[in-house]
Amino acid sequence: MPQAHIADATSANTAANTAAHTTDATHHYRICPLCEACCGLDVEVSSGRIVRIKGAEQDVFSQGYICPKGYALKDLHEDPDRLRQPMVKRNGQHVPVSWEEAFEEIERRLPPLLDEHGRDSVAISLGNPNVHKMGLLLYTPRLIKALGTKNVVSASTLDQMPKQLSSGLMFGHWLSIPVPDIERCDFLLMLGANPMASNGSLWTVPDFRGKAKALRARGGRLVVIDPRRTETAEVADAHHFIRPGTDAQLLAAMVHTLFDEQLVKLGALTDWVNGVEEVRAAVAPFSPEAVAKHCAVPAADIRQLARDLAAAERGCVYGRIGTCTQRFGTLASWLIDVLNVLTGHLDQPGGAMFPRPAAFAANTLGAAGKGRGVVMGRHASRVSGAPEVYGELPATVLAEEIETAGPGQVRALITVASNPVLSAPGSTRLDAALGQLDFMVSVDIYLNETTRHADVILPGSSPLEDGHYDVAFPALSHRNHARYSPPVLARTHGQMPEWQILLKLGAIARGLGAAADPLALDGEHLKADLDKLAGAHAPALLAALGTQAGPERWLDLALRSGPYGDAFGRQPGGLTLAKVAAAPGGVDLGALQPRVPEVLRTPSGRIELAPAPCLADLVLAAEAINTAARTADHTAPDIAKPGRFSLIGRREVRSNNSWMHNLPTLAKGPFRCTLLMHPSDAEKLGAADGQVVRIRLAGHAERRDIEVPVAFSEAMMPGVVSLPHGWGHNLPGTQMQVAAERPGANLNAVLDEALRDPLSGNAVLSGVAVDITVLGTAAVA
Ligand SMILES: Nc1nc2c(c(=O)[nH]1)N[C@H]1C(S)=C(S)[C@@H](COP(=O)(O)OP(=O)(O)OC[C@H]3O[C@@H](n4cnc5c(=O)[nH]c(N)nc54)[C@H](O)[C@@H]3O)O[C@H]1N2
Ligand SMILES: Nc1nc2c(c(=O)[nH]1)N[C@H]1C(S)=C(S)[C@@H](COP(=O)(O)OP(=O)(O)OC[C@H]3O[C@@H](n4cnc5c(=O)[nH]c(N)nc54)[C@H](O)[C@@H]3O)O[C@H]1N2
Ligand code: SF4
Ligand SMILES: [Mo]
Repeated sequence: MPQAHIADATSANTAANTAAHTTDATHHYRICPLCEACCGLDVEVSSGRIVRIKGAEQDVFSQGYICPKGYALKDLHEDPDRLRQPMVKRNGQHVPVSWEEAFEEIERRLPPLLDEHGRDSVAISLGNPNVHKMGLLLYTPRLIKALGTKNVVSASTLDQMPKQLSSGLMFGHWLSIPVPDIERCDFLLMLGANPMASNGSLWTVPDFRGKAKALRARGGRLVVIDPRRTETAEVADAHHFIRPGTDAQLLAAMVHTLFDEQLVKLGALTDWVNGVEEVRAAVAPFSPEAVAKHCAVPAADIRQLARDLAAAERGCVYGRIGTCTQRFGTLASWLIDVLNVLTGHLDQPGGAMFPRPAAFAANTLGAAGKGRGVVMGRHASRVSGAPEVYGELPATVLAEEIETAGPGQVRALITVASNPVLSAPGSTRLDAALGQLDFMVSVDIYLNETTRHADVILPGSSPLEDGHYDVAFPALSHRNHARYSPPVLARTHGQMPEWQILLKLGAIARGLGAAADPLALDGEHLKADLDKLAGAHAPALLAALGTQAGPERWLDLALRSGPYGDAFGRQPGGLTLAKVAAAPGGVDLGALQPRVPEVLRTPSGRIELAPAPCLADLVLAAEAINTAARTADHTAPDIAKPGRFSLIGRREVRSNNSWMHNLPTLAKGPFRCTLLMHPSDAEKLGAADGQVVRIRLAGHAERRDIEVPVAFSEAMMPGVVSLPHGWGHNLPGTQMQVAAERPGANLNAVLDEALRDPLSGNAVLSGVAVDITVLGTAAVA
């Protein structure tokens, strides 16, 4: 790619040494890889050093917006703890080695395990940053294929798998997820999401605050349903508390109300929906009056929410992680879109719409309007029989698959940008299990809580050293766009691009050896794919794509053969990578347009409103209304018991899951790993503001407790407490100096890995019952 854009990083050291202030500043456009808002940034570089980062005004999509995390890219790039050289564990200590040595070590140890114990003896764990780097996202499927293992886990089953499953069942593809068309919406109902802190998720919407403000300024309404009166609730017109984990019942009652009060209106979708009558029958038990106590939302409020949604000219329901990480996560995700369909808001301007990405979107490929749909359960996990969903097993089966002897036992692990020791529930157990592995490789940028177990760590590059195109997020964007940013700085320390690391690992797993040439492998893969795609035309396409291996060549192929592409000359003026890269701030592809039926990939060619797995689980959700109070189910806490609470999570602007606590810009300021509790609860408990308490999983004695300071908050629903995840940076053998100064405690050490949504395999991370006791310790600052 445009090498001329790459600032010379060798002069970086010189500049650092002389600290000279030169006037050779250059401005570089970079898409921020730190969260799903995908803002365009303007990175000012002088003498190879980053001088300043601001929002890129010319960005056609984010238009200059930036949040405090965006500035932290500088800290990330300069972080002395960020690994630049491979590490191998020798006598329990990580020591830097050359790339050759690192790959030789892997070749020495991985293939013999595969030969002796079979392909499933290696597991792979993929973490969140994979989706923010095209070199990772485009090449991990190659690595998975080369490994040939069924033991594939990722952050998806700690996050959005329920939404992917419900979307797959309804619309025919795992990635056909409708998003709020916020710029034209006038009634937005939001559950279990806090975009004011998270900047949006499964919804790429830079500057949510500004867009919410504009919505209200034009007379629209924003209503939030959340057990905490969040920062988003603060900027909304109305907020309703809900008892954690009961969204499915609440949403079912709203659907019930639509039928009960004759508010169903399919509108433009009339000819494209199957299963309306089945849904009517299935929600019969869920009258608002029947669920009100269970959800802790008055029946009158539930009815009014349904009426407001139905009455809105341009309305939309949106739910996010709070609605996914619960026992009935798939149901809640499904019912959100059932509401959108039954009120005529799905696929309509101002409603829940399907983006049309310029590249890589499965729902723009193949025959329009019909497909194979999705299947799950093609295999199951060995120990607890959890079904495969979208090619993955639940992240929470990893520990038991490592611990349990027998054929197929996991003996080796590859992690790619994944920190499950902090991010997966039951983390103390998982931490111990990782210590038992015969071999572990991590592709990561830190020596952290997870990678400290790795025998070999292969460092990923700084995002500023990679070119970037968002492979996934245009499919979730509130507006269509295509943007590419070239590398800002050159690689240093002989560092290898991550796509090449993944190809090398795959080559070793396939028995091709550590010396295999990733560039040649990439060429072979491309040729094979083109032969399949274009047959006799393949050689001409290959020639048109150029000779430089890597993600950019795949991107050019995807853009040119995509819905706005130049079709290799057959659509003159259409998109190519060169064209996208040359456009300052990217190419705007306009507001979202209705896509039904063309977007559908269901076998029927219609929206399946009543998928059988959802109807079956809905019966259990109805039973839960009556039994919850009596069972010892962790997700249905008996909050009448003194000291028992329902525990939920939260996100904060200056933090990002588990790995940005080492960046000084973000780490400074008030301590964030605090337990929010309503003052009336604290009073009953006898806890003072700032006092340390012990949180323990209800009914458990050992290895399930942490100690954290309480912070009083009137915003909490009584009986519910909130703690962020991703903390607990006090484990030995890590190298994250800033994070270790204020380590916090790991929420996932308390949470229970056995709690899952059985349909999607997603972990239950919210509404878990805990017992809290006050410790004698004095308050901490
Ligand atoms: N209790 C509770 N647990 C949760 C959640 C919750 O809400 N509550 N949220 C869940 C969610 S939504 C998610 S997505 C997961 C996230 O959990 P993970 O997927 O484990 O992701 P992170 O915690 O972000 O850790 C990212 C890892 O990638 C590494 N990394 C960062 N940048 C790069 C890079 O450029 N290249 C490479 N190779 N490595 C890199 C970091 O060092 C770190 O090891 O956590 C989940 N866990
Ligand atoms: N600053 C920052 N931004 C991030 C991240 C981060 O760690 N920090 N992580 C990124 C990632 S990986 C993701 S997946 C996204 C997530 O993006 P969001 O889904 O917006 O995440 P949260 O801010 O955790 O909001 C979840 C909300 O659900 C509420 N909640 C909890 N339980 C329930 C429940 O049972 N019902 C209802 N209705 N609400 C409930 C919580 O109180 C919380 O307000 O954020 C991304 N952006
Ligand atoms: S909102 Fe997200 S994408 Fe935008 S600057 Fe902040 S971290 Fe980066
Ligand atoms: Mo996530």
